[in-house]
Amino acid sequence: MLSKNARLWLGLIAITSLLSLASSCSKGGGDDANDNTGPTEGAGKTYTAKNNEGTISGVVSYNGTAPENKKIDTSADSACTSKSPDLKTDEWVVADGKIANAYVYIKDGTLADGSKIGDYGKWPNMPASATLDQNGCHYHPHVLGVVVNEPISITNSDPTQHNVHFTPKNNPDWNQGQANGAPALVHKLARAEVLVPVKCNQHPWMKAYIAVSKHPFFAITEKDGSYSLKGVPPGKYTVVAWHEGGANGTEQKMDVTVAASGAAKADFTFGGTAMAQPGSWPMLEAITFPTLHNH
Ligand SMILES: [Cu+2]
Repeated sequence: MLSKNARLWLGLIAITSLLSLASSCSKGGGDDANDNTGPTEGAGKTYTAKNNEGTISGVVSYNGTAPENKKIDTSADSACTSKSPDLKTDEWVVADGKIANAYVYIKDGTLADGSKIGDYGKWPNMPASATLDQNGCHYHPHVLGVVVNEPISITNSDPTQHNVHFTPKNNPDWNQGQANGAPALVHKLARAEVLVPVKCNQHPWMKAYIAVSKHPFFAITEKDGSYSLKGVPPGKYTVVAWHEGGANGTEQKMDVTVAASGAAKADFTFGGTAMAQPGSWPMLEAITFPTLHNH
């Protein structure tokens, strides 16, 4: 029989465990842009390819006339002016109504076997490394997608000093000077985050965005607005297209079903009504094309 003291201790242990369970559960909630955030560092299940994966592809368009990019005054640093005499902002890269530099990704979803995409931490074909170059006092690329803990090599191709400054919400702030000719800096982001603004403390016009994902199902739209997500397990997903336009960026969501070996389509439109009333933009139905229709 347990003594009175032992029962008291057991009771205290039970209460403490319940409390810690409750606090860890409360972290999982919310429906913000960072739902795939979580303990990362390679945590989660490993997905093994089953040779029935499909694709999600589409085009991101602009409805109406996109805002014009403005000329940047680089006179504060003559090295910038001589290398980039005609530098412009690149918030909107729109040609023939198609948007480049939109970040399209699977935000969440359920695989055909009932598991959640966020349960997995390792996927086939995880990208191994990425580069953010400073060239002409301008970031290349302007929008970059990486997976958690992917080494990002930051290079300085300019004859001047830069000061790269990551300003994340879910990851630690990172602020590092880089003289001309200095070797590449390497930085990793351990938590998923859409998207981390990057700025240069030397040149206030320099801006880039880095999206950090737990999985490799993301893409940056090309000049023709196109993107493609490959190797997607059959399932039902919420696909989001994010664009930096607006105070904190703007996103469009769509529900997409990927059939076994299927090719699903998800097109998105920004601008016009979408910009004026981002909350009321209707959720468009994705059109899916099962493999049967492709042959
Ligand atoms: Cu700079």
